[in-house]
Amino acid sequence: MLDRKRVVVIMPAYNVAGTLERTVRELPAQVVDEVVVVDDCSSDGTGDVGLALGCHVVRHPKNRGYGGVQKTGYRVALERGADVVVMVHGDYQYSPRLVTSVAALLTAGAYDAVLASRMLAQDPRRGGMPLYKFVANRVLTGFENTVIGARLSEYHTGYRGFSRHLLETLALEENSDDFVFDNQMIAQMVHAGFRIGEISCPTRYESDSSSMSFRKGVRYGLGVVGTALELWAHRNGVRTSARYDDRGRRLVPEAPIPLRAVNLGDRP
Ligand SMILES: Nc1nc2c(ncn2[C@@H]2O[C@H](COP(=O)(O)OP(=O)(O)O)[C@@H](O)[C@H]2O)c(=O)[nH]1
Ligand SMILES: [Mg+2]
Repeated sequence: MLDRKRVVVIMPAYNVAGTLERTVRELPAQVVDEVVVVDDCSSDGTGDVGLALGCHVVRHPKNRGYGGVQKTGYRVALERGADVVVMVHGDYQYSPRLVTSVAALLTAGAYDAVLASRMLAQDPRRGGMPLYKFVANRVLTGFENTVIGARLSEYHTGYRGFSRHLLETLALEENSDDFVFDNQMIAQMVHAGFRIGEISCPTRYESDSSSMSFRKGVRYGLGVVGTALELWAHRNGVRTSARYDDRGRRLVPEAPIPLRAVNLGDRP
């Protein structure tokens, strides 16, 4: 709990049995009420590690991809009564200790979304970010800021937190099950007028930090450009997209939300 708000961490987890324990143990226990591990049909026992650590583990019967994992994670977090949700990757790429900082900007009501940026106030290459990723990040970020009209230091961090209201409002089911989900979600947030804040966050790039090959990176980059152009087309009436309007499918929590009443019962 933070500011009497229930903080749920969702953890995308695909074959991260080797890093999951360290990631979960470094979460600030006094702030995080629950950890939802979404096991994307791992073959290395990731889900069992999560269970042994006391996490709420949901497992996909088939591998769906990083966007599909987020749809499941946010839906389950809403079902379990989250007031704010922070995504922490299970591969220990982002410091779990910063959940407190991300969540604090949300629980204080300052922002609806908080991105932990690797580009603010530091050089991510020191943490091992490969040069081509750094350059691609800068170029794509410049392009997106121009086309989308936001002022973010980067669009590509996987460390993010959101208010419940934002997760209930955006048409997240319209988004990709792949990596470009992250980008589509930012475009939706900007279009809907949600307030986006940033904190800075150190980077860690080691052999187990990313499955993003050069090839996949190119596909992702094209998806990012496509996302910005799609929003431009929607705004200018060239071609509307359900991603950005009332037709879009929202996340539908499957269960009632009993925890919410219990945990917020002491509110005035
Ligand atoms: N690569 C990959 N990662 C997945 C998948 N499903 C969930 N994930 C998780 O998504 C996160 C990001 O993936 P990663 O390969 O590290 O990409 P990065 O964003 O370049 O670091 C990790 O925590 C993975 O465990 C999947 O199908 N493929
Ligand atoms: Mg990673």
